[in-house]
Amino acid sequence: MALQLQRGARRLLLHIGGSARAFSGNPRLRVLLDMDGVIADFEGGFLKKYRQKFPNEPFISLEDRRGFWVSTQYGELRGDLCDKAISIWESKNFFLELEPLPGSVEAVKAMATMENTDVFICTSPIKHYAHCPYEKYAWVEKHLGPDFLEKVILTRDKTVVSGDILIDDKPDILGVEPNPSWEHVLFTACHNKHLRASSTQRRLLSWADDWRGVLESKR
Ligand code: DGP
Ligand code: MG
Repeated sequence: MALQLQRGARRLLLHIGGSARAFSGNPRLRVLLDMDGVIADFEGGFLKKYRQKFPNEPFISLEDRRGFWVSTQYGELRGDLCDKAISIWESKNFFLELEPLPGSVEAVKAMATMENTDVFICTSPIKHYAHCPYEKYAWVEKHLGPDFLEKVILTRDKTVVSGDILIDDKPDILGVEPNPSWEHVLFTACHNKHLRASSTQRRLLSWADDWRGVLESKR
């Protein structure tokens, strides 16, 4: 009963624009950053390796990408291309060799040194776990440094992770928690840039956009 009242009060606070964290007197802002499509260039890395492995097959340019699931769009192009697409990100070194998105490493490092700010990388590994989880850690160490290994959260359900803000390129982030604590700020990517602006969802267009302003608005 008490717990229900507490949750109800928190929801009300979020609804009227306040933050449960600020209300509770916790000065620290907790930022959750997605990895693929926000810090690491999954789409660019996929297209490059797909074209190398299947030079004679049709492909979808980044300009023509629609929808979050790459394999779905390739499957619509031609049925067998769905499995061919999946074979790319299930290959060894796919995740490790992704390039950082422009400005991402600099922004994440700057964010992590900001006062009263805790930054976590919150990323969903693919279920084919032979390489992906290891390579995600190795990527973080390589590009962000060994201290950032403390900040890695691997989860298939981001709704159960608490934070003030989640910057993520997936338009719909669903899971078992119907009322996640974070505000989802949509990071613009080739697959979501055509989606109609939602009146409730804020966007970060790139790392050249005003990410500092977005963070400040949550304090
Ligand atoms: P995240 O960026 O944390 O939301 O993780 C999503 C992962 O899913 C990321 O590694 C990209 C990957 N992904 C993209 N398209 C597909 C797809 O069609 N099928 C699967 N299984 N994974 C995909
Ligand atoms: Mg992503």
